[in-house]
Amino acid sequence: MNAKLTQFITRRNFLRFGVGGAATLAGAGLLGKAAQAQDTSPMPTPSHAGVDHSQHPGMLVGAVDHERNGFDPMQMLVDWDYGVVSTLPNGQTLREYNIYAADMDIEIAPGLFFPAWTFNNRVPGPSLRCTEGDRIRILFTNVGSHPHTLHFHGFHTAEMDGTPGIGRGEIQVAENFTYEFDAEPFGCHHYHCHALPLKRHIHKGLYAAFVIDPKVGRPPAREFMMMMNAFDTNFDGENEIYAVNTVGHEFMRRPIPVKVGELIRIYLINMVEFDPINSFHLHAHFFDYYDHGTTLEPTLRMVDTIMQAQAQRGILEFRLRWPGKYMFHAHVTEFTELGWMGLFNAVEEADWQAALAEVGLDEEWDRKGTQSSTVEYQGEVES
Ligand SMILES: [Cu+2]
Repeated sequence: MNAKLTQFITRRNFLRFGVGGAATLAGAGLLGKAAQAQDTSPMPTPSHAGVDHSQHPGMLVGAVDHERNGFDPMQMLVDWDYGVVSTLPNGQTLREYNIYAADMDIEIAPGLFFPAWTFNNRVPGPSLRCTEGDRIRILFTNVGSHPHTLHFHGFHTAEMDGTPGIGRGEIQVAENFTYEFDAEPFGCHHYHCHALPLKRHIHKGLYAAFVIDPKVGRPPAREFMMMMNAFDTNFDGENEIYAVNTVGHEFMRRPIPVKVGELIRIYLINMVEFDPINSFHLHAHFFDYYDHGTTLEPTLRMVDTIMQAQAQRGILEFRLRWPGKYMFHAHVTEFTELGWMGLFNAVEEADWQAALAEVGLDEEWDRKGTQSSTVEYQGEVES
């Protein structure tokens, strides 16, 4: 057996016994009666209904306590930070944001905690959204334990680049700095800490989406922000948990409700460190892809799989034709088994409320997902 294979198997065992065992222990304390009934079973069944685990024997078992984390991957799909909006004397829209770096333990798989570095106590950090040409002003405060920066992908001066040794460079603990620039080009971007060693600072959780809407808007759609990320829980330079929006297999446990036939738009970003390539595959359908989101016309048409290297991102658009559950996942089998796999639950209008309720969502989630753009579309709407 070669070294890589041995390591691979070790990582499997870590999940099976490490995470499974922890979930059983944590579950006993947190879930009370239901969990105690499970104590006698070597492979406890989560209290969530709706997922038949016999079909997915490799799945992480149990559920993450989103309330304790303070964030929910399902809400992260639709929650955008538009900043505090005002108008400058020259008529330009000003958006002001507050971002702080802070250390925080987060639960990334049932019973598995990771000592994260966060922006605003969440991983990924707040998803900033604005319109092309807006003035962006971000007060960044470092209340963490290490020097950090904010490095945006977009046009800006060297002083605003958040790179060590350039301009203000690293922002030391208990210090702050205001980054300011105009939002361009429109597209699906991100920001992250650029302190050194870079891959450690990023992988600890210091990254987030930065979406700039084109002035002419995009056609109305149900929009989701999906951050592909991963965690090296034992600091050996390899990831043990892979996910979209931090929590492994969350969207297997809670399939994402969508409506049959509606336009779905995904802002997909890859911030996985240590593995050079990630990918996204959609089952039973094809999508259009806008590389970096910097064009109004797709850069790829009719594909069902795309790959993204580290920090690459893009926009996916598709419609699901028939009711049912459709998987989406990395087409790297190792990643899927370690958490990067989810489901869309496509339903007809009549079943919409039930589909929302099944995964703990309400009309507010529906509204946020369908009214997230900062501008109204100026073109023709396809029926
Ligand atoms: Cu940092």
